[in-house]
This record gives sequence, structure tokens and C-alpha cells, in this order.
Amino acid sequence: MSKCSNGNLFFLTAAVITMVGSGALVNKAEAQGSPSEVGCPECGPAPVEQCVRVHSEYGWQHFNFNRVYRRVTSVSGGWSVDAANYRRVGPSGHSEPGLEPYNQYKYDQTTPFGALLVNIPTDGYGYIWVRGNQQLPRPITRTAIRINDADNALGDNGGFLDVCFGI
Ligand SMILES: [Ca+2]
Repeated sequence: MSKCSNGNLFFLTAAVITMVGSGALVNKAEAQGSPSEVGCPECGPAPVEQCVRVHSEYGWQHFNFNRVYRRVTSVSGGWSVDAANYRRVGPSGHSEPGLEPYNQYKYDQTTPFGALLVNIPTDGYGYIWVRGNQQLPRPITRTAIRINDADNALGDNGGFLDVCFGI
């Protein structure tokens, strides 16, 4: 039996979730029943892919990884900046007409409402608009992610996106 028995898998998972704060971290390798790939010193290498859930009702959500990731491998799910009136969209954000008068409620004026914003802390690069599988401009070991909607306009949002990072 390895040091990573199922008995302490829960502890490790809880520790990881605590580490990332408000965001829920989903480890694909773990979900597929490969606890040996959970990122801990006794358990071998960190997973080659890690996914995080980013909620539309919160601003910047911070995530720490235990290895370097260089790309976004996938984005799934859906979210809306006005769940009562606009259908959920993916990382490209809303393209429906009628939102323009509300542009003051964008967090970032240069991207659409609902755009997926991913911070690249390496070298202070700043945040980028991620629309799906793509290379990151810098390798990262941590990030912060949010929806493009102002902090004071998050209350009517709905949904989430799952963002997966790879090596
Ligand atoms: Ca909103």
C-alpha cells in the first residue's frame, strides 16, 4: 500500500480545497480514480491537468497550483451576467443586443459582458480574455479568475465555468 491510501485522500482533498479559498478545485485524475496523481509530496507528480470552478456571483477567485501550467486545455459550463434575462454563455461572453446601455457595469470595458478573465501573475503580465483551449502568455503556478461583470453587479448573475489547465 502506498502512502496515499484512500484513507487520507479525503484529508488531502480537503487541504487542497482549503488552500484555494472560495473556489472549488476539481482534480480530473482524482475523479477518475487515480489518487496516486493527487498533488502531494508523497504521491508522486502533480496532475498534468487541473480544473477549477469559477462562479459568476463572485469577483476574482484565487487558485494555487502545485505545478506549472502553460495552457488552458478546456472551458465548460455556462454563466450569465443577468440570469433572469440573458441565457447562459461560455467564455466568449454575451453577444446579444441590448446590453450596451449597461456597459458601466462591466469590469473590463474592452471585452464583452460575461467574458472569462484569467490573471497571469507571472512577470505581472495582467489578465487575459480566455475563450477556450489556448496557450498562456506566461507559465503560471497560481491564478485568479472572474467573469467580466462589475463587483457591484454580481448579485443577479447565474452559473459557473469549469476551467482546466494543462502543461
Ligand atoms: Ca450582473
